Amino acid sequence: MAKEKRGIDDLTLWDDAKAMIRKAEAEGIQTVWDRLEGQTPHCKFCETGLTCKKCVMGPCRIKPDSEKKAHGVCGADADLTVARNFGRFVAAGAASHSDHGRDLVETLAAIGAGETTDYVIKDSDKLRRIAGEVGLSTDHKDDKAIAAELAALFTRDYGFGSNKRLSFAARVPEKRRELWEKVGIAPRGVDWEVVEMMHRTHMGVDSDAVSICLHAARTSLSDGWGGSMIATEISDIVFGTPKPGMTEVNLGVLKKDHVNILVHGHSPIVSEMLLASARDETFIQAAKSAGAAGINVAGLCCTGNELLMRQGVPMAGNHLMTELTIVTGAVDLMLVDYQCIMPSLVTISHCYHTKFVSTSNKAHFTGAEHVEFNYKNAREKADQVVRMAIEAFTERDQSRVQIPQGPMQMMTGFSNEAILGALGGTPDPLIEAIKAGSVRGAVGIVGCNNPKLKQDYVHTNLAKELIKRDILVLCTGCATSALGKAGLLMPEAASQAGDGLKAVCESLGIPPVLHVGSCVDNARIIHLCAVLANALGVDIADLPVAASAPEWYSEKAAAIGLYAVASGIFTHLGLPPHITGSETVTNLALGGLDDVVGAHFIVEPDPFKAAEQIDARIQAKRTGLGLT
Ligand code: MSK
Repeated sequence: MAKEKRGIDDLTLWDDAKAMIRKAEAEGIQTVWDRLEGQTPHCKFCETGLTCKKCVMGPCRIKPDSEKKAHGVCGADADLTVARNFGRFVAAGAASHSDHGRDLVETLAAIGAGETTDYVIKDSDKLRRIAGEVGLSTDHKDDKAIAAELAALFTRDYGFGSNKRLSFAARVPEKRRELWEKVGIAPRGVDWEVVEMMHRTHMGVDSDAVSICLHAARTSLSDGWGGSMIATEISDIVFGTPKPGMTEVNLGVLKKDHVNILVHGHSPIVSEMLLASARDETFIQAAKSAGAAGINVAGLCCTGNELLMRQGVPMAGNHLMTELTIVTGAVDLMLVDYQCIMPSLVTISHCYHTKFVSTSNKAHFTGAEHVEFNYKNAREKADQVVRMAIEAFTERDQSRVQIPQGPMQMMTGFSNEAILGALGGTPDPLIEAIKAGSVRGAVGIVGCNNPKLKQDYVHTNLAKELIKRDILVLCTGCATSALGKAGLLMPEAASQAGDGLKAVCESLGIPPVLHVGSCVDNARIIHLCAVLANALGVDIADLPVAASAPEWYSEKAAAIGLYAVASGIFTHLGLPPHITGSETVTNLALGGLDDVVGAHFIVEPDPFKAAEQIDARIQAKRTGLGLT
């Protein structure tokens, strides 16, 4: 029997989204929800991880209970097939974050070599602190010399010529490092682990499901403590370490009388330069001459989070809002770098006057205009793009513009430096609050939207349930827009928290949900866990903390979830990955990993049930530490 079509109230929590879904329907524009309906029901073999197309003896579809089809042509069974697919899935996620990090390393090296004037060191103190932390001497050296040495060190972290240990492994509590060594999952090099995963999962190499899954954990760790952490720390050094500040969120951040430019993707390298050009008085005057009141830059997804954290640039929306922003008819230009950019955006932009501009040689989009940015030409290219946006504004049909509502206010910018700064420079007050029970624990709510779930419903209800239970929430990525739109990123939201958390937030003037950045900035969360564990002399797995990716969709989110678990953090997912065709792999994920790395996954689409399970885990960890 065909499944009933979902009503608009089942698609999204938000009025701004509903208004634009209706407008898209009226204007004959297909959105992500329409395409999901077209693709449903999904292939059960693919959904459960039981297809293999990694060689030309196949493709194979494994039917575990069939006499003839229980094995692929090579002899792989369900467990091996699922593990191979999952291993490559995680490797793609780790590669994506880490290749983003590589662009930052290249930029830092160019600053060090004097090959760019467009990018500079904005946070010299952090440059010197990080250099010292990874063992470089900074005495009598200028910033450029230190930048060059640090970039060279991080370059070695990517390869296999290093000492087989990532620079930031020094941050990991000793007990955890010893465990990784014992289990054989200590990450050696960022590219090394990804390449080895591709090798292991070639036909005829690693043919044991558990062994492949353990290497998936190692690969994810090279992302979390390698590529992502490097990306975060260099971004702070080059663009400034975030500090708390106020900004706005939802489609109301678009302005009918302004040139509207949206930045989408992940890398601050492009979006920071675009912002510098858009703030240039010459272009503001040019926009006014074209009949606009000014130039308005707003963000989407994680490049939006990068600008939000450091520059207070407003956020138009998360993953499922990206198409709907163009449907407002108010977007003059969308500038993209890479990751999470639906190819459909080009098609939708062609239904309006919107220019869609790609910038990276590794992310071309058929039908887009391509303006390639690099560290030598970035400002010149950003100027060119702003001129294109002003020209597009003159072609805008104002009768098609619909901006559904006013924006919500939110507080953002909680880097670890800012969090520790608010605590007086040490984690001790937070540790005391945890010991006293006023903050019972902390949970990172991270990740995407997935059109299979009602947009932002799980994010917001889970966060509300956790803060009620005196559990501090940290958020990154697309969860940020959800929780911002729900008003949870405002200090006033402390009134929705339990008495203990409420008192802590009110005394510090902070919200009960702290925005700590983009997807790569999940590295800030594991670093903060390491700081707390080191201060207490325990392992990360002993802390009353958890992670959650309630509405995840991407390979990157799988890598994040796995590095959280492999770092000792209990992790909730709103949907399972494509592994349920293997009992061995599923049981390992949902329990067996606890015996190996001290943490495991749970899968629960209901935010209220998920909150119960997370709370129970946090209470168990508190008891383990001798706390009530
Ligand atoms: S953008 S990976 S949808 S968080 Fe980082 Fe959002 Fe998920 Fe992409």
